[in-house]
Amino acid sequence: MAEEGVKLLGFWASPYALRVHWALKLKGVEYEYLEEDLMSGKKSSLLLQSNPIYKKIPVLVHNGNPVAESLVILEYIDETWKQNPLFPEDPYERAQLRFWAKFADEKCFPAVIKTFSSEGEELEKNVKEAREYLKILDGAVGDRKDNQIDFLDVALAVVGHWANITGEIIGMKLVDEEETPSLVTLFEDVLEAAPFLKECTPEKSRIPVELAGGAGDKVRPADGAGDMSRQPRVDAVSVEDVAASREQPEILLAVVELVQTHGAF
Ligand SMILES: N[C@@H](CCC(=O)N[C@@H](CS)C(=O)NCC(=O)O)C(=O)O
Repeated sequence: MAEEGVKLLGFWASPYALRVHWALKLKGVEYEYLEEDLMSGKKSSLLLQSNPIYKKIPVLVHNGNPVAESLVILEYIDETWKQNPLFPEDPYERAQLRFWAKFADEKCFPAVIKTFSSEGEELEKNVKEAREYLKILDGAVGDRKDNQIDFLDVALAVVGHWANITGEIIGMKLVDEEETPSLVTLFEDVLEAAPFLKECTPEKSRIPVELAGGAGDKVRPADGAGDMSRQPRVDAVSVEDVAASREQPEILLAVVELVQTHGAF
């Protein structure tokens, strides 16, 4: 039974929405998930009313009160449901976690996304920049010794994961064991430590393939909306196939178009 009045508006492939799914699951809070069909460009009236400023998912609606922006939502969740705290007690340590999450969203994610829409020398420059930011971020992940999954793990795991996926699509690594050893495994480490999070986590192979399929065909109806386990739209195409998308420009272009339209995956 979902706790009364806890709703999450999301999009299955969104790294920002995944943060919120994970935080709610880690707290053991039951919630109703409402899928927005971002591929169709039609946003629900609940989304437009709940986040009129940015009109973006994720939005958490708690007892009718909307909270937007994934990092703000994580803090709201931690303050509302006290069990399994996501933040340490110490204010200075808390400030450090917030600092790195902000750095990830303001510097690292945009740098990763920028690599999609470039070619040749520009691409190499953008990859170098993304790797530099990610290396700095990796230091922040690696320095921590606490085993409990916290705010920073939830905030940063998706950054490493999407950097991994992006690297496979563009054919150049953004994270690797040598330069970013913590970030490259953080996502899998969290899932290993809390396997129940898998139930709300999309298969890695679904992400580039389905987004490419959806972006190339915007009129496709929202089949299975609200059901995060629906079948991939493109069968038998793996991440490796998508990585070869430099030879299949239509897939790469579709992903680029999607990233440019939505400013994210
Ligand atoms: N800073 C926001 C970013 C959210 C975001 O970019 N959401 C994307 C999906 S991943 C979105 O809703 N895009 C729809 C649009 O831009 O129209 C957060 O942390 O929640």
